[in-house]
Amino acid sequence: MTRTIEFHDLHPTPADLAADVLAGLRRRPRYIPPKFFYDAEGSRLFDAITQTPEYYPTRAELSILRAQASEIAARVGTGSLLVEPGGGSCAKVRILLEGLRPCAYVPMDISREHLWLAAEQVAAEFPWLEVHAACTDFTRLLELPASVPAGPRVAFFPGSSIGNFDPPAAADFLAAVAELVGPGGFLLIGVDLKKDRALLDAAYNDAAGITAAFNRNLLTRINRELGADFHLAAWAHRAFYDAALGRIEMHLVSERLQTVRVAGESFDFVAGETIHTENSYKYAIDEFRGLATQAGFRPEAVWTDAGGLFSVHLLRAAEGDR
Ligand code: AVI
Repeated sequence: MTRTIEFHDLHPTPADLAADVLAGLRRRPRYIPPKFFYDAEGSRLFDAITQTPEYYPTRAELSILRAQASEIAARVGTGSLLVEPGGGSCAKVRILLEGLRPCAYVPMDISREHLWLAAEQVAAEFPWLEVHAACTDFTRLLELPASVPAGPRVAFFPGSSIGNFDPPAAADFLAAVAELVGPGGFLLIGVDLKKDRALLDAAYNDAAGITAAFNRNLLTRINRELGADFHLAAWAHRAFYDAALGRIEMHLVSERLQTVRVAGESFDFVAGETIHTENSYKYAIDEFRGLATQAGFRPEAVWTDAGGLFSVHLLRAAEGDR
C-alpha cells in the first residue's frame, strides 16, 4: 500500500509574536494571547498537563469518544474529509479513524515540529489514511491545502479549545468552521462544562506545578524570541475560576516592582500587577448550543462522561438560511 502524507506550510508565522506581545504589554490590564504558549516546550508541557491527576478534561473527553465512537460513525458516515484545527498531537482522532474511515485527514497546527511528527505517526499507524498536515495559525484563517480530496466535510475540535476564545470570538470561529464544512457538514467538538469551583481551580493549579511551568514558559519564549529579560523567579502563576464570567483566568503575577525590556521597549510592573495569559470558558450544554446555533449550526447530539464533567457535541451546519 502506498502511504500518502503531505506537508503544507499555509500560514506558519504566528500572527506576529512581537507585535502582539508589545501591544498586549502596552495596554491595561496587560494581556498576551494564549496561542503563544505553544512553542515546542509549551506543547510538551501542555501534553504533560493532560496527564496530571487534576486536569480531568482530557480523560473525560477520551472516555466519551471511546464510548460513542460507533454512534458518532453511524451519525456522520464514512468517506468524509476530516479536518482538525489545532490537531497538533493527533491523539484523540485515533479513536475515530477506524469508524469514520475518512477520505483524508487534515490536522492543522501552528507548532510545526510537533505537527509533522504526530502526522507521521498517524500515517504510519493507519497506512490506508491519506494525511495532509497543514502548518497554520488556524485562529486567524481556516483554509485548506489546495490538494485535499473533495468530499463531505467533518471538523473535529476536541479539548475544549473553543473555551480559549471569548464568546464573540468563539461564535466567529464556529461560523468560520460552518463555512469550512459547508451546508450539511458536521462539527464534533469537545466543550468543558460548568462545575464546582474546587474542581476547576485544582485543574489549573496542579500540585506538580506543570500548569505553572506552562504559563511561565511564555516568558522564556519571549526572552528567547524577542530578546526580552523577564526574570522568571519574579513571576508567579495564578489561575482561578470566575463564576460570574464562567471562565478560568490564568495570569502571570509580578512579585515585585520591576522593569522588563522586550524588543527594545521598557515596561514597568508594580508588585502584584499581572499579565493575563488565558481565559478558559466553561459552558452548560444549552448555553453552548445557543452559541453554536447563532453561528449557523444545528445540534445533532451531545454526550457527557459518567462524572458529568465534560461534553462532546455533534453539530451540523445549517442547510438553509440562518
Ligand atoms: C488548550 N486549552 C483548552 C487548555 C484549557 O484547559 O484551557 C489550555 C490549558 N491551560 C491551562 N491548562 C490547560
